[in-house]
Amino acid sequence: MSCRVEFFSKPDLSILRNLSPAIDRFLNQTGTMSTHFKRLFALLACLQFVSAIAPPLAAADRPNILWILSEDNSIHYMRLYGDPLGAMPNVEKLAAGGLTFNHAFSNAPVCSVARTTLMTGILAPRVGFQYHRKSELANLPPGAKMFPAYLREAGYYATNNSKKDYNVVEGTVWDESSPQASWRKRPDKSQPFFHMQTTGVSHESSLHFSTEQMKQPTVTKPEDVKLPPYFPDTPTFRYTQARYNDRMREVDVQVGKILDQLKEDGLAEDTIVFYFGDHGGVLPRSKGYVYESGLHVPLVIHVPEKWQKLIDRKPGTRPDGFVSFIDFGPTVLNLAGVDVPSTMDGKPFLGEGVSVKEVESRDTTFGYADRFDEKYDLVRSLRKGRFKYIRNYQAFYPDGLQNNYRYRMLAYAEWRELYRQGKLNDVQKQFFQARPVEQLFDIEKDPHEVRNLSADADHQETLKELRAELQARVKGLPDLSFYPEPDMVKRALNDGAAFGQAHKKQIGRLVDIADLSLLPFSEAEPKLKTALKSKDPWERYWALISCSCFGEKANSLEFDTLRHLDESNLLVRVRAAELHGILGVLNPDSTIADALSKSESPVETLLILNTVVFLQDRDEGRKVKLDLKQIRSQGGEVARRLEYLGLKPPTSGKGGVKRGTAKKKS
Ligand SMILES: [Ca+2]
Repeated sequence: MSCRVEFFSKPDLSILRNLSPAIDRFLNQTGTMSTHFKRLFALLACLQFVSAIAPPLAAADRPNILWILSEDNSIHYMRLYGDPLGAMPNVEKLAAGGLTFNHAFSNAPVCSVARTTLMTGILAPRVGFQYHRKSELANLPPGAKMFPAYLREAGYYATNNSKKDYNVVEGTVWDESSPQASWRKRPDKSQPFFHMQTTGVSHESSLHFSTEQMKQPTVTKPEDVKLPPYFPDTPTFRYTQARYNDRMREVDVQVGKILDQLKEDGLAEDTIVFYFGDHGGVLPRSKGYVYESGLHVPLVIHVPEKWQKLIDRKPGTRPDGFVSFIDFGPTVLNLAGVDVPSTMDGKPFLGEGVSVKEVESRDTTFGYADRFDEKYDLVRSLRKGRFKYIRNYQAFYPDGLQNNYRYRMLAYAEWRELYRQGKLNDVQKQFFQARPVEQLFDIEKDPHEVRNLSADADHQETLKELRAELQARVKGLPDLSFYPEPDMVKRALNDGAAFGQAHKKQIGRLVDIADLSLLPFSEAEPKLKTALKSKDPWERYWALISCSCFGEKANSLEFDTLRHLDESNLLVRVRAAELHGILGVLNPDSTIADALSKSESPVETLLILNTVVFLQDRDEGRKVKLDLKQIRSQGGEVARRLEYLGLKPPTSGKGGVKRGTAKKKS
């Protein structure tokens, strides 16, 4: 354990006086430095010395902090946030004496990306850990650590029980991370602790039941549930939602158990407790999507009386200011009196030096979605106050694009089947159709995000404002997702943040080319033609994606894009094939098959197969002709696509879904 000058400890200044001769000697030996710099240097040396001899701080000096996370749940199944069927007495009791945050958000709608964001306080696309799951681990910026490492350095005992799912090189973070990890195991009971406990009872896999299992009655009555308007009203959907309400009851039992342990140990009055969801979920169109159902999480924070002095909030109140996962780690550090490192993107929302007024003025959250297992779809979102802006960079992909793990849920499979049978209304159909390149929702009036206002004359000012802000964010990070994943993995992951800074201008140009799809086609067309001739392959790559976003409007560019079908860069070639598939003039299959036979990288192959599955499912009944032997790279997540395409047998037939299954928990 290293010691430092701590927030709550006042160093004995007599030590500094005793060190005076040593400082003088030091100053004499550093003749070339400016006097100012020498004094600063000497002071730092002194402080270092003081910190080395300062006694370790006891729990009485600092709060214990306990995080209880439930997997995959948004606010939408909790009475605390308005669902009458979502009674959670233990969480509600915690909230009655604590704070219920009305606007808490994950930045990503899936485990590994959300959890890595949470632990690092860093926006994933800035460093390169935005893909679920990683094809390779990214490095954090030099000097950056996951936040519990800083707590340990400050004398805390830090434990995790037990899910991690990180996409970065972890480093030394925990005293213990295992299903047995507990504050109870800290060697010195006077040591303050940070403990993180995840309950998986509400995980997506809890809804992977079979038709047979649907005969098991639920405590929540299926006839009582209120389905969102985008779901078809069927017994399967009602049963699934009722079953999920039951799972949330179980979450509450788990929360109660761990709170009882705290009480048994006499620690309840010393411990600040956070309860929150590790991202949204988990019925269809939630986990994996930047809608509120994927990002808007419950957050309850209970601060015992002893530590009320750290916050300026009344128990039982509901803060309205927006807080995101990047802010959670900095908040814990601040509550523990530990400095928030400058490598983090978030900022504290509780603790010393935090102004309630400032936190209440926060009204923005940034969301990102990239690859989920084998499914690629680049989406960014910005919620500001009541409005939510979504930028679909590959708008031609439907939300419902195949992801094997998602479709293990009967409700998902049934929803698509009803779509194919033409049995859905316009709102229910949206999930399986190409999306607008940008969407604007009024969350207050339209909490389920089904009425896109981006073309509404009354909302053009808001649209322009949010569009500009999102553009500035992706350029400002800069967002590494503008390089396709195989390229990012190859070049950027050693130090993604530094790589991004070094390539900021180029990324800015790629964003601008992607954003040509926001213009009227007549205005975009000459600019697209110029971009298609660029010497930079990634500019051509994004020009082709922008063309695809225009769909048949881009017919006039058919001739201009023919030559890209023979490019040496396989990904540019496949984007050209994808465009021609969308235009429906040329059959793209031979171009794609050739690229698959040449690709030497599984992650590149995975990206190519995304296009194959999209084109195949777009035209129902169409079969892209592929020969397994001709697919050169079959590692990583590629097997999932090969299973779905019928080129490899499923790894598991459980869950009532024969096609496209995968064993791995997502
Ligand atoms: Ca999760």
